[in-house]
Amino acid sequence: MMGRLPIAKMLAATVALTAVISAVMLPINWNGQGASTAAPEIDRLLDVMIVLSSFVFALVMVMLFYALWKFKAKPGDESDGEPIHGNTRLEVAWTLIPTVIVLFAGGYSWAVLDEIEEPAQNPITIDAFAQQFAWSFGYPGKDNAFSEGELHIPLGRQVHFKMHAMDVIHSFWVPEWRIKKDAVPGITTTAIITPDKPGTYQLICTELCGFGHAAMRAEVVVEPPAEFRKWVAGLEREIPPPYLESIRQDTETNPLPVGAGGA
Ligand SMILES: [Cu+2]
Repeated sequence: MMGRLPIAKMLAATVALTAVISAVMLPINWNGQGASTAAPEIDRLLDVMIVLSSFVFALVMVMLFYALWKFKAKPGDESDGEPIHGNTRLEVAWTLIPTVIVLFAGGYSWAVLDEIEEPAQNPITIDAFAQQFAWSFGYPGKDNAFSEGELHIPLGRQVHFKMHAMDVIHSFWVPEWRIKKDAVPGITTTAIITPDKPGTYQLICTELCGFGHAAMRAEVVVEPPAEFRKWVAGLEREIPPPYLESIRQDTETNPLPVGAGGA
């Protein structure tokens, strides 16, 4: 049997290594500038995940290097290792620790998602149409105002984007807003976003959708509500019939929730 492990020392080394890795990783601005109410929440979530991952990595490295150093074969030792089998304490530990970490990460992510998708008063609904390889948008109101390649958003108001994929799966992503959502043919998906900084951003398709995928972008302008209304009022095109049809059809074919006759 191997001797007693210096558990206190290994734990101290793990905590120290976690601190060093975190100190290097945390100051890096991984997500860039944030421009929605969800951005700080998601950035904090990423920071917590970085610390957790650093801990797991540090723990594995400390145990690995301890084993390499402590149990190295002496020169000339050609014998087999001891036929050891099973170690209940170790097995309980390596089951419990990851379980606790994963449950915590899942619970915390759930809480963040719940918070950033909390419906606000007076949201605006905008239809986003995705097709190879362009974005277009429908605005609320009886005129069915329609814009191609350019999306305008009133500042500080919650937006419910209804996604309509006209051909294959696409994905809606404005990096500064953090939220990413797939547009799937046949169903309507929703992204809930509250932009909180005016400016011009890029909407990027982030699901490989064919040859022109890399060029599938649109300009996003977040502006004061008065300017937004003026811009929408100045739109000359209406949502074309096939797109209107997809709004109607998608809604009709949306899968019913379990228990309501759905799958
Ligand atoms: Cu794409």
